[in-house]
Amino acid sequence: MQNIMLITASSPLSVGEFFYKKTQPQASDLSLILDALTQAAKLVHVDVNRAELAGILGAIGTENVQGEEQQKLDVIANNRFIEAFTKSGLIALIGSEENEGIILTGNDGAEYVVAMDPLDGSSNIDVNVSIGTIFSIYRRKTPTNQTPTLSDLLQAGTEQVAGGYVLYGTSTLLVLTTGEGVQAFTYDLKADEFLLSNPLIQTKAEGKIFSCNEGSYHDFEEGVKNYLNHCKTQQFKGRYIGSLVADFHRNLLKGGIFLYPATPKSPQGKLRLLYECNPLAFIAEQAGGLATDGKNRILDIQPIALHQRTPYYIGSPNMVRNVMDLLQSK
Ligand code: P6P
Repeated sequence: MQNIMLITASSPLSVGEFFYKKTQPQASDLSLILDALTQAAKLVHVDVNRAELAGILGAIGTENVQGEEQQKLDVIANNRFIEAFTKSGLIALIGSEENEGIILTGNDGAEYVVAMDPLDGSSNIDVNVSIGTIFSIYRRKTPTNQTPTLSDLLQAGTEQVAGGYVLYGTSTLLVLTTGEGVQAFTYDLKADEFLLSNPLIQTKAEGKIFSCNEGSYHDFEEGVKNYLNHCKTQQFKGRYIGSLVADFHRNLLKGGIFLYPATPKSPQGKLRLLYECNPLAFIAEQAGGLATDGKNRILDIQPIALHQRTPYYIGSPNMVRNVMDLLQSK
């Protein structure tokens, strides 16, 4: 009987395995926190995919602190991530888009805090368009023998220990960075695990996609208008899903720029610095891209409030530099 040697590719690593193998001192804590995150993400994956059947689509009739209509799934996802981070015992404090104030987990001795948008793109939930969870993990600044405070979250994006998102799309992906490149993990339903599917995502220096809600074109400053007109002269493709995570992810892989400028009605733009802009900016830079408010590097901005907003330009570096030049030369 001929000996047949089975050559099986070693099975892809799970999130916990991938990060536990790292030498960083906090690797084990971080891998356990990411494990908690993925447990919640698996539950939200099911919630999102069976929402219509479970009668959990639609609004609940209340507004969040942003004045936005809260969707049932916003609240469900928020509770799932709060519960998972709390049960991990490793997160002392959470800041969430869905909660006006900070959330104390009771783990006062824990060393980490999280800022999150539990379900971003909620306006798309009911029409079956991709949505996402966005998160930032920081080491706390206050001593672990004290109750954590808001100051533990008001850290510049450069202080992030990890930043990432879960994209509930044609597949459910976890994309994140801990400062050593950008990794992607795909949720494998059979294995019931997020498995490493891309060990190092790099974006393109230049792309041909621009993402912007041009419904506000007439309110944009001249530099933005000039850049959008440049994109059209170059016959770039306009692609705008209305879910930040989906628009960002497409541009990350294909090259492109996402713009959410300030307008007179929203002088700080719409997107939130702590739990939307910083995590994606961390990923963009680790993948070779850039993220700015039009003048400053997003990751350098010192936050002063949990829900503060910022104008946002993120993606391929040459494209971001181009819009910055046009904004400066008005
Ligand atoms: P607009 C979704 O509500 C969100 O926060 C982001 O996901 C998205 O990029 C943006 O708002 C869309 O805003 O004003 O274009 O509808």
